[in-house]
Amino acid sequence: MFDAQGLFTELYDWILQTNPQAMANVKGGAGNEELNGVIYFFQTEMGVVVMYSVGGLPVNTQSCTGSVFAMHIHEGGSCAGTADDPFSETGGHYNPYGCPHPYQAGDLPPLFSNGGYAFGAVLSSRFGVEEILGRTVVVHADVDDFHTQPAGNSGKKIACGVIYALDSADKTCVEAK
Ligand SMILES: [Cu+2]
Repeated sequence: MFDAQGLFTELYDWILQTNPQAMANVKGGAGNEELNGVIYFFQTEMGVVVMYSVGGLPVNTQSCTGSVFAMHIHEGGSCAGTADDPFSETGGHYNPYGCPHPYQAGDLPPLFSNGGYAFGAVLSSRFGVEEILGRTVVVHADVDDFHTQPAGNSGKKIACGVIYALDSADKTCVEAK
């Protein structure tokens, strides 16, 4: 039988005792200047643990809407864009195997906001830390519907961060490949 407690303990210990190999500093675009977050990537034997803390997400005072935000790893390596198409340089989802959404390597669970804050951790064996260096994490304005192609009808790109390798010695950011 699968040792659920064992996997939990193994990943939990890994996160506590090792440094992440990469991170992204996510920053909001126009109209979301308060939005910022840190995303950490831990390479483990079972896959990559993606751990994040994000704040300043848009708060919708209407109940039942506006508190879930799609998040993906996009293939592009720059958060540049235009007023009409923010963060356009991020391109589409990281999808080296040509899979449909939500089976693309860069697909992640959405952020669940709590009054503008979200925190979480997820394991993904769809990519290794090495191959996502220099790519981008993008947060979208809307929830991911997990079936519309190619991006889950997730709406505008509202925040972005480039994924950098972390120097394990001093935890400073070093330019990715
Ligand atoms: Cu996306």
